[in-house]
Amino acid sequence: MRKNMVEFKKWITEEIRRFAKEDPDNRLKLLDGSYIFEEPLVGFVAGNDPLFYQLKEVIGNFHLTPHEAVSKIAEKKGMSAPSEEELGVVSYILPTSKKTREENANMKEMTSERWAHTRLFGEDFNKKLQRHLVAFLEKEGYFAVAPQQEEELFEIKNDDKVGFASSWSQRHVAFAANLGTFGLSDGLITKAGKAHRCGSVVVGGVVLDSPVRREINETTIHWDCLFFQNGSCKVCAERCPVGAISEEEGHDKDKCRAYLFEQTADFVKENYHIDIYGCGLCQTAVPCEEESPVKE
Ligand code: B12
Ligand code: SF4
Ligand code: SF4
Repeated sequence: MRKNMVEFKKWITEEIRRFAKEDPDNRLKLLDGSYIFEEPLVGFVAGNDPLFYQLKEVIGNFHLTPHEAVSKIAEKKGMSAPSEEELGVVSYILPTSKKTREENANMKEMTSERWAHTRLFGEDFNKKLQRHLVAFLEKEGYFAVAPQQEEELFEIKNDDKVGFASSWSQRHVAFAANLGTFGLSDGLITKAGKAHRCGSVVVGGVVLDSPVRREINETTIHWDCLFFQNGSCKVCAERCPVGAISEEEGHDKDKCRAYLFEQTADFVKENYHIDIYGCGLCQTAVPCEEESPVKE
């Protein structure tokens, strides 16, 4: 029997938290075996929330709405797509463990070992969790799609207007689910801070309401960032080893990306013996690292 909205939210929140607690891949297996991520935050948003259409203007027409995502996969499977009214999105935040945050907070030029392992194996776990949720929901008769895990749906492009962007931005989805707001560095600041990775799944066959969000404007999309609140802080800009964050320009994706791909990858390979890039210095040793520094 289909669950009502309250039951659904409780059920899926418990499953996400259970999986993060019990799955062996949420562990730094090549290091000390400790957790990669702490207890997830979970949020929900209606699949027909007008914000998803607004994101087509903010990001670009290539950014999918939840209905576009399920429609394409339904077509591929020869099934009929769920209606837009019976569509919801589950978004979650995987907070990086305290030990990893502390280690990266001590770094000044390059990423720490645990952070690099989190980028590689933590993202593998994030993907696994999205695939698990799709299977878990399908088993109960729901139509479920994890847009980032579908090659027909997910692309990353260097867009003329917004620079590097994808067809399914996990941070914007989490923003829609009221899980956080954007900082000066572009990072999403949540109740568990900015040092996290995030993911989401679109679900057909359930009516989910949207959270009560503040009216969207330049201040509210950056609500949890001290710089946008009162012009203070800017610690993330001081932390960035290549000056990719500034008061005037915000986050320079090209500089950040060039540093990540051209400098950190070699360092990580030589020193930590895994094949990945990473940095996250702007997400650690900052006031928004593990909580929102803006109090109501
Ligand atoms: C492409 C990409 C990159 C690019 C570009 C990043 C970017 N800013 O978009 C590069 C290579 C630079 C990059 C770097 C990093 N990345 Co990256 N990346 C992605 C990826 C694959 C897609 C991002 C995307 O689609 N962006 C869309 C664009 C449009 O977003 P944006 O420009 O930031 O959006 C701004 C505007 O839209 C603005 N805005 C303006 N008007 C309006 C109006 C409204 C209504 C709203 C809502 C917003 C809004 O808000 C935003 C902030 O300013 C995501 C995974 C995913 N599928 O989401 C991971 C992701 C964003 N990366 C992540 C991480 C952790 C990193 C790194 C720390 C690398 C590392 N792991 O060591 C760095 C950090 C960079 C930074 N300062 O944020 C995490 C971020 C988690 C977090 N805490 O915020 C993600 C979500 C991966 C994940 N699954 O968790 N990344
Ligand atoms: S470090 Fe300060 S300025 Fe940077 S995102 Fe966090 S609160 Fe905003
Ligand atoms: S991830 Fe590193 S290079 Fe990119 S903005 Fe943050 S501190 Fe700068």
